[in-house]
Amino acid sequence: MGRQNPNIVITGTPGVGKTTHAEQIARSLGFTHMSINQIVKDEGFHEGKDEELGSWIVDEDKLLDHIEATPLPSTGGYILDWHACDLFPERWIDLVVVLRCDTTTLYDRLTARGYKGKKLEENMDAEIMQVLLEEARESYREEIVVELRSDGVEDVEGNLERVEEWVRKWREENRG
Ligand code: DAT
Repeated sequence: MGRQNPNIVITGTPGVGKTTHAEQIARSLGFTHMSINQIVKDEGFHEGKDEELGSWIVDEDKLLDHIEATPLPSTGGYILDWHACDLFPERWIDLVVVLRCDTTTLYDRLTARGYKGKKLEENMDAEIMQVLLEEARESYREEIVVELRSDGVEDVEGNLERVEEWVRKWREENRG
């Protein structure tokens, strides 16, 4: 055991800014951005798409085997970006960032992405009901789950600084 770097999950409703945050955090820390959606799609770890929600019906066993075969569990330094988080075993994860967004802003982002009808509605409801935050709190220790705002660009900068500071502390506490 003894990871050199922490693994960080970035989660939240589609459109809150997971990709934006994951890319910037990975770049500034030299971590690996692991987009779960991309892996599921590229490797075919799914049984098609849930058309209503527009999300993949994921083959979780294959996905977890794939992640387990990467250096993620042993050396760390990964940013996992996905609209769900309860799947990853607790022992792999050091920090869970749940991004939140103002509903009007989210509505604009999702409609700009072409979401409409039931798909738009379900995702708006998920943000309002804070589904991902609850999921994170149920799946991981309270002290590793943080909720951060992602309404504007200044939030991204502030969040980046916060995560960098947290990683510095983690290294101090966890490196021999
Ligand atoms: P996600 O990966 O959660 O689906 P994204 O990173 O692709 O979200 O962002 C969706 C859109 O919203 C994209 O055009 C970038 C923009 N966006 C996200 N977070 C933002 C923020 N905090 N400030 C300004 N724009 C943001």
